[in-house]
Amino acid sequence: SNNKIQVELDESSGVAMMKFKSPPVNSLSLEFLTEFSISLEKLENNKACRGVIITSALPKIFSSGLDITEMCGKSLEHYTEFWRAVQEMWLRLYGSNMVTVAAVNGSSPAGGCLVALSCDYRIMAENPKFSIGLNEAQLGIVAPFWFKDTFVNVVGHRIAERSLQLGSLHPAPEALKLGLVDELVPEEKLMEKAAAVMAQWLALPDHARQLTKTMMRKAVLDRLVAHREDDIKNFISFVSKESIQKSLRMYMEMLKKRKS
Ligand code: CO8
Repeated sequence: SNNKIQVELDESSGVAMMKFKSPPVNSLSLEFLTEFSISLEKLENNKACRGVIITSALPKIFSSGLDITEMCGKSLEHYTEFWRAVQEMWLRLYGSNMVTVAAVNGSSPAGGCLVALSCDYRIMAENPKFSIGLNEAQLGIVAPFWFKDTFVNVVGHRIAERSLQLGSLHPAPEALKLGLVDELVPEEKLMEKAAAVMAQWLALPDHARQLTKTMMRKAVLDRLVAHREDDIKNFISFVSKESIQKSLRMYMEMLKKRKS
């Protein structure tokens, strides 16, 4: 089905609004990731589109990250297809020529955080109940090197090192202090602010901005492109381990039990 992500392009401003709408938590399933990549590709190839604002149509959650059920008890073929889709999404988003602004209107753990980190600018709703971070270590798994690279490029090595080892989920005010997000605004002002930031970035000539973006991001993008098949093999061998499967199952059970 083609309806997990709403995309609306405003031809007059050249800005597309992309809203994640995959209840209950916008988890990044194979289907979601495929739709996400196709949507990005379509906008990228549309000359009328210069920027995209990414947000969630669900209350309180931006994205819960990779769909854990895609990594539990599936075949090696499935893991391969899933991981290729995760890579594809990131290569398209991190490498996009468009201006990308994340309007983070809810919690954004792990893969959700990666989506926000891959944009050019992050605005978060100033609600301390919303948190963001690469919490993989808390699940007993390890963030892939390109998640780490993306994180380091935003917050620097020391903050990334501590946050990754602890698997920290940072409440919005702390995320701002660490530079993990660029600014906080009251939730009702989030879209207005995102549009204003977008207009500021779009005021520059595209070619100069795009070449500058490429200069800043190319090394990290090239590293995954060069090691893509190894990265898939690594994911498969990691996720196939019984100890990792057990950690993921326990984490899913914890999520269910936590519900009252
Ligand atoms: N994948 C699959 N299902 C999920 C996920 C997820 N990531 N997150 C939540 N769900 C499910 C819950 O199990 C629950 O299911 P059910 O209704 O059947 O019980 C349903 O979605 C609703 O979840 P909650 O009741 O928890 O909803 P809340 O509004 O209370 O909380 C949160 C929302 C904050 C998003 C919370 O669900 C949460 O913290 N989720 C886990 C987020 C997380 O830790 N994600 C990490 C995923 S791993 C990843 O993205 C990178 C992995 C890199 C790979 C490394 C190599 C192995």
